[in-house]
Amino acid sequence: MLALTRAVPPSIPRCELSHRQREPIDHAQAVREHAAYEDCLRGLGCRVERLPELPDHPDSVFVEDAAVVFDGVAVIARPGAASRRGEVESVAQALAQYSPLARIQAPATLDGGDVLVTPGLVFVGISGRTNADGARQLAAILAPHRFEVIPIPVSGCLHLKSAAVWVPGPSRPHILLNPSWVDSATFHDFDVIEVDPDEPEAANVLAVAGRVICAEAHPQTRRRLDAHGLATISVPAAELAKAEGGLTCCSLLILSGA
Ligand code: CIR
Repeated sequence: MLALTRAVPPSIPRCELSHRQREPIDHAQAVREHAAYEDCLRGLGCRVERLPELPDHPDSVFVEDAAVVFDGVAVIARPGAASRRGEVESVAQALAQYSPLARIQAPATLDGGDVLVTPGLVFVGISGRTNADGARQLAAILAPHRFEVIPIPVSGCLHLKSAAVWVPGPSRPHILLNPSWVDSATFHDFDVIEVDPDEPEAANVLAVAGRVICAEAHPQTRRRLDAHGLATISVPAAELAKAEGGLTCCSLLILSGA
């Protein structure tokens, strides 16, 4: 497994914010947390490769939003926030080494954080960042690859994956979700686990190599995952959370023989 990441830029205090009040972000602390995240990925067997730094793009550490990687095609996104569109080209260049590319075209918008990939079914959040045209273009790109795309409304949070994430389990696959932000009935084919009500942002966990990476700030949700037989691990992520970043958004994972 290859994990593409990007350094936390010093400009991160000027990040986009949609649902959180702006508060000071300690760049050095964010860098330490990001290093711990990369170490965690390495510990789980990933090769971590950093994309070129983009110091003047405050949200450039959140590489997930620039693309979505599928078996057979990497879809280059068109972020809903205009300030983030300059992040995309370097991700496209890196992904071109591993996969054919397809691109979401204007006026459609699509953020990678709105794309929840499960085997055969791809849920796309219609959010403040991703529009219906973005979901339609993604469906057209994925049709030959035998993925069905299901658009679903998201409200109260930034992206679909702020609200719901797929977690492969020892028996049935799970969806960890916050029912206030997404309709849990959408996921009737999955074993739904709800986040602890005191931890509304806890759904954004990252499943890698049979483990589930959780944020240290969400111990009660982590206990719920443990109770379902999932093997969890936690990392510090509080500083990047002030920029509305979670755990999925700091990497792009690629299954690669390279
Ligand atoms: C933004 O608003 O775009 C960034 N401040 C946070 C992006 C987080 N991305 C993600 O969860 N996929």
